[in-house]
Amino acid sequence: MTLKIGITCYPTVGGSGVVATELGKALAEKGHEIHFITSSIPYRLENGAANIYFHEVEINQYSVFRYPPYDIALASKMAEVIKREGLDILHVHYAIPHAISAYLAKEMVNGDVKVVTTLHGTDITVLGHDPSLSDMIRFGIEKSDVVTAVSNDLAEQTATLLNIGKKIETIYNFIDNRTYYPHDTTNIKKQLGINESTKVVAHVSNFRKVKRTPDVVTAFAKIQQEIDAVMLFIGEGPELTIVRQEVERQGLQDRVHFLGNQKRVAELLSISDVKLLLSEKESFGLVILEAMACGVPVIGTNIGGIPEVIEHGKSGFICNLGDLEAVSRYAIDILQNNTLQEEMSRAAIERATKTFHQELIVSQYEEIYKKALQGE
Ligand code: GMT
Repeated sequence: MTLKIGITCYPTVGGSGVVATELGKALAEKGHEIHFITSSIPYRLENGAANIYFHEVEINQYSVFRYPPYDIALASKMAEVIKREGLDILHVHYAIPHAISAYLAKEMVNGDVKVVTTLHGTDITVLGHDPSLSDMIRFGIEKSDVVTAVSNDLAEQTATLLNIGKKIETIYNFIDNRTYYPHDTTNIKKQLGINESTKVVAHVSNFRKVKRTPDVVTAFAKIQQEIDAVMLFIGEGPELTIVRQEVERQGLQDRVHFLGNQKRVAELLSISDVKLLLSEKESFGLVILEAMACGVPVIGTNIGGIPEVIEHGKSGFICNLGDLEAVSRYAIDILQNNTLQEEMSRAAIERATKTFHQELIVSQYEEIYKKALQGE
């Protein structure tokens, strides 16, 4: 059965928007009719298929409004699209404000749509601690027909933190294996001025405080004392200035490349030998999966959903938060031992393409939609 599905997400570079957009594209490929209802066209939605539509939420800047009411404009646009297009499902990614706007929209169409909410992380692990928002997040979750989270850890944290009795289903994230696979790296190292024999350590993130990016610099400083290695920082965000300062303070300028936001992440990952994600909060870590699919073992912290993605000792290593001695030791092990690097690389690809395969995950979402429509 093909469905008409509305999708709302943050259209920016973050993981939740990426997952929502890739899900919409994959569902459209399976014949469903997809309606994105967002503030601007989602990053990654270029070249949309014929059965993908985009409805922009516009807000008027009346002078009486101190704060333009985006949440209400979104609810109103959702209700308009549900009615006009006959949507079966409204799938919102990120609880605040999307689940609340979806609830309002559902009320406006007399309940004639099912709401699925997917929790992605900071909507719970950061905002859930804010007393001015926690009751509203709980309300949005309880009023959704079905709720999913991107890891078991996030599902459990949500239930405990917000005292929620409703079942929260885990559906892991996925990546498109047609984009993320080991690319032919001839010339990429050369273009960046990196010697063929030099090892490459990578970090990809939005440089928010939760990513603990200064820890990555400290770990790399230790690694390059023993190994001929360079560091690639991919992405942009608030902590980037601090990271640059730390790199200079440690005299690592010649060993570190700041590449900013990149479209060719898969190519850059393909020249990398190990990747570091040392976050203090991380519900899943989509960038881990992207690296694994490109054959890059990842060293991550024992935080949130990270240990659900990396199998310690197989597709990478898990370290305690802030234990940079362990991070650098594991990285040096991987970089010094070609056999270990190759074994882990193979295991990473296998895990990324089996456990987190797009087709598997997308069909799990289809089951969720069925469940919501059957009112289970
Ligand atoms: O990590 C971020 O800062 C972005 C954030 C988002 O809301 O887009 O990512 C969250 O959702 C991703 C997709 O499900 C997850 O892979 C990230 O782990 C999660 N981030 C956090 O939990 C900090």
